[in-house]
Amino acid sequence: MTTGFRPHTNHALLRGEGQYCDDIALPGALRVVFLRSDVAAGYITALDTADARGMPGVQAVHIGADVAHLGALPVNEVLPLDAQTPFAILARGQVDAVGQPVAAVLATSRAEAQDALEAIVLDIDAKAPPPPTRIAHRAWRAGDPDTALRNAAHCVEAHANHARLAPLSLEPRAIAVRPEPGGGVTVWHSTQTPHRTRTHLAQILGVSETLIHVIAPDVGGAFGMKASLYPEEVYCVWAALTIGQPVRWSATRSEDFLSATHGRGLTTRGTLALDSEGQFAALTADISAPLGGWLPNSALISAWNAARILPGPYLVGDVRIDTTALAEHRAPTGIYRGAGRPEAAALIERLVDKAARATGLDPFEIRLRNLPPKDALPRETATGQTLDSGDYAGALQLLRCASRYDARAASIAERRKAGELVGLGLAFFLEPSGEGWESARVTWSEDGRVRVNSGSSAQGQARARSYARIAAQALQIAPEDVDVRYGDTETCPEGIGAVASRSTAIGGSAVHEACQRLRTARSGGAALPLCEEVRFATTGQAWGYGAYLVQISVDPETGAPSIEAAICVDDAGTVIDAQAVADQITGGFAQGLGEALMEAVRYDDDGQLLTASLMDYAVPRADNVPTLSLHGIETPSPTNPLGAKGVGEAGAIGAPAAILNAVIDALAPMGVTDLQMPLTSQTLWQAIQPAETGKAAT
Ligand code: SMO
Repeated sequence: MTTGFRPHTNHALLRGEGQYCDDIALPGALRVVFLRSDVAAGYITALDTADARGMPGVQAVHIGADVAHLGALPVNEVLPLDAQTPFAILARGQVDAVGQPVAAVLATSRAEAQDALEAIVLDIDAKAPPPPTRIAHRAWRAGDPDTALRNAAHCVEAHANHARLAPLSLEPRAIAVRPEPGGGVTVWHSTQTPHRTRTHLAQILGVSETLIHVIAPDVGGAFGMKASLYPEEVYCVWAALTIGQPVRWSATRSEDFLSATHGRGLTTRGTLALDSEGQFAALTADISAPLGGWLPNSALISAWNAARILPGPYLVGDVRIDTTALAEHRAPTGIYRGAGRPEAAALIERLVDKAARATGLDPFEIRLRNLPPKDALPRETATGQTLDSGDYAGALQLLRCASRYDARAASIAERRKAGELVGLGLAFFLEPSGEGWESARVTWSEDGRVRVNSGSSAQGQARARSYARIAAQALQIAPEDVDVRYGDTETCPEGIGAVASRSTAIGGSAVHEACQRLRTARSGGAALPLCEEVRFATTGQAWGYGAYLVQISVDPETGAPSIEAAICVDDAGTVIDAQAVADQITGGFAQGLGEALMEAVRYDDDGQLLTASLMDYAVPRADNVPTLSLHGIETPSPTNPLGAKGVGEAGAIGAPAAILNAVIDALAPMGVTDLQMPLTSQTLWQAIQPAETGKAAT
């Protein structure tokens, strides 16, 4: 029989065969264009929309006063906030960042809206942006790190700067809104969290959730940037409800650079104390996280993750870690693939590499001396995190073997003698994969086919394929007989969404448990059709992890780095879909490589964005990404019945730390001990110039 179900392959999304938000047909929809602040700070002294209102095709022009009554976006307070933060849909009185929406024009076409926008009179009394202000802080304390630091045989220090990064989903932000005759509204939203969109829209607009139907069409990558509502999106829903006509907005790429959330931006600084045998004694660190002019729901997650995950898998009892979030007059920051995990890994792995140099121990050896044995898990870390399961030493040993480390190190020593700049970088990292619950409703119809309606969502992770496998295995049917649906708040049970590498472990377990119940009912003789709905709550976080080794050479003439080899060992727990795991690691590695070697959002001192297009912002292309040598280790997580752990962020967490260590190792013979990302050819060339030339060049 045919079902009309067309299995999605990721290739369809890449070929433009998906149905993205901007592809949704919405006859008669008004187009929105936003007038944005061109300064980072100042007071609005004039805002006159009269001429714009009279322009052809214009339906309405709105300013801050029109939407001042709307509520605020809730913030997930994983660090306690010192003060309430404003959430302006359109600026009122003052502007807080370049790119902040100040006025909105609704017209029958984008061109007409753009023409009218240019007829708006806006004067801003610009002022120099004030320095960043602290708005949140949290501390972790365990043991007596000060005494341990005083008594240590060695103390090493490191710091790491993470530039702000642009997440760059295939489709920029987009929303299409249709008011329904009954009083409600249908919202097609390019989001990774459709139920959160519904809840937060209801809160901000002051309407019942029952009146809001959210559909997430194909998204094509979100990476954390689409996990929270934006002022522009709230405006569109409010405008459609207020005017009673369909409204849509699709951001341009430059609008995303200007006003979508940036990732990273953190700076970290730490000290690791160790004894003469290379045993870690204490860890202290200060983490600073920049926030923008307003806070998306996940604004504080990266600052929290970077701190709680910082000790990594290592046995270190005495810690003092402080993390501080600072508001600045720039675009908002939010979660971005890894969300604090890459920052934790970069700092601890730099410290461990420096500890290896200080003690003369091999990078593998010093890590092995400080990892808990397999039977010591589950174990609570000094920051209160419960590492559920894993074979950390086993993963390192597999990496050492799979990379033919000893032969590789010997060949590098030979090449160095011949004057080449070449090095190896090792990094171990953790990937906690979400907490809480997800849900699934599974229907077994009379014809034998199975329908999974999942509360999880997807942005190209081959979710339908993985969930079909989970259902097929539990029900002992063929995966081809399973249809998977998600991303629709009317037809799917509630979910949290595709964040924090949680979907297979938690959402997949909901599918699994619903199927188990169906199977039990069937073996009890119940007749089809049958339906079960399950909300699965995890008992703790599943901690995926991995160990990566990267070999890099640097051209002494140009400073250009080349990745010669990248060997990855990942533990994703019980693997449901090996291809999906490999694809996630590869995609994550590409983004991690981008962070390490090329990407950086740049502002000038006045808060003007210097990288507002792909002409100014470098991202890796396919030919920049090496072929990875992928290896797996499977220790099932006890936190869920599948035994699964997340792997969606792994590559983006492990790659920057390993690449950083490899490049510093390559340049170590030149006396280089510290470098900051992005490791562009210019940065590396300057680092290897003799002191005088280097100075002249900078
Ligand atoms: S950075 Mo992810 O979408 O939790």
